[in-house]
Amino acid sequence: MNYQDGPEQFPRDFLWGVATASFQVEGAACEDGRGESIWDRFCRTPGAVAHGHTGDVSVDQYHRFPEDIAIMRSIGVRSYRFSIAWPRIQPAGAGTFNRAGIDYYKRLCVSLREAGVEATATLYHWDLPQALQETGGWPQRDTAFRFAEYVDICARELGPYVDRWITLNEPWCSAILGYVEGAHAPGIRDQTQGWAAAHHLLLGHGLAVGALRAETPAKPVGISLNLDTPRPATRREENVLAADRWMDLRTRMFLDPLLGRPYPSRHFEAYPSHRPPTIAADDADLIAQPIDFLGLNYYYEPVVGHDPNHPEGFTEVPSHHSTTAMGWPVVPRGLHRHLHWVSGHCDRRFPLFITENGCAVDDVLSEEGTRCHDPARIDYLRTHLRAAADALADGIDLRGYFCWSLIDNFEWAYGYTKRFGLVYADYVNQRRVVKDSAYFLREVISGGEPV
Ligand code: GCO
Repeated sequence: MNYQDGPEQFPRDFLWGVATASFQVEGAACEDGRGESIWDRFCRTPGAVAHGHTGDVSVDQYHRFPEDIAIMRSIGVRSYRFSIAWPRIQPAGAGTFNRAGIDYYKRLCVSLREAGVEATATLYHWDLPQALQETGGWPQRDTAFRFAEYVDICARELGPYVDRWITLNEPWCSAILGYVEGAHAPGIRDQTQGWAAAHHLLLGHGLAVGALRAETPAKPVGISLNLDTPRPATRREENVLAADRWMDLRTRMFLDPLLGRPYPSRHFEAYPSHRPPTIAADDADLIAQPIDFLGLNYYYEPVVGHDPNHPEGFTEVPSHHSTTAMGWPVVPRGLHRHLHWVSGHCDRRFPLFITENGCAVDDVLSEEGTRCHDPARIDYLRTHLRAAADALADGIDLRGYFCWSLIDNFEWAYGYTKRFGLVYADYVNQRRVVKDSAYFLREVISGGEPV
């Protein structure tokens, strides 16, 4: 592995990127034939999203991507992780595709390539066409096959313009927050539906891998997961067991099937009144098709302790760490442990990317409105990049890092109240202000700033 000049912390070919998602940044919700998504519908559910915020306009990247790409180029990132909105490609979730939707992503990818930035395309970042939810959504097995058809269209029409595919972003959020906890679209609270959704999302991933291999065999394919590798509250056996059980749903449920391993039955047994997902004969092999990389979205390491009142005997406990504007603890060494655990659990089967890492800060602009000093974000990035560099030095096969996020955006149920961006978004006039953390990252990428 050849290292860049200066501090030998990251290889010269380490892939530096920034990440966003369609519903969070595009806006143009009713433009060029885009259909309604479950998040458009959820935003109009009273009380679902802070202040009734919606994705109707957001930071209008649909029209302003040239400016955002110019900022990426100035930072020196080599890849942009965006997501393709299924409702732009198939407004009703099935059937013929919308040429204007395809053409938007072509424009985006061509502009990226002209700027020397690779296109890393996530095919599903939560914005399911509402029409499919009306026929049952992800709890319906058929949705997995609709997803494969949509992916096949993207592969055929956008394959030459995309450099790397990510099938799903965080299926745990889609299934559990969307269908069990109801905190995300479509806002359903039903354990059985959530388990079925989890299985069908993974089945959709497997079917999508097949479609991508058929249409774009030379393009790497992966998936982005938000896995937890928690620390036990104490070394007491009951806390160690609680932390292990926490990983059943938060980690094993979504990672193990990709490795050809079974679902964590212990988790299902804790809820006897609900039905585990129905699994067809060849589902496991479909889901476990080889991938080229695993994307990890890491924000923090939870601390988990025993709770006799929980069906699985666990609860997240507060830690002594400082917290971000999301209330999430800042645990950079947790990333080092996370990378080691995942690499070992996967028997080093495929390289890893950090496809999301970053923090929310209550950012404010300077008096003249031209700067945004965000030292807390710089410290967060520095310490987490140091953890990544240490993992690399330990021999972990980490190939790249995508900062979440390029720009402040729609933070799901929090609406626009949380700022994760390297770029400050003025939601009133759509002005972009590059934050100090972007300049910090630029120096790290160039090798001028050791972490
Ligand atoms: C996630 C999603 C992003 C979030 C980000 C901050 O990981 O939840 O991929 O869409 O906005 O992580 O919460």
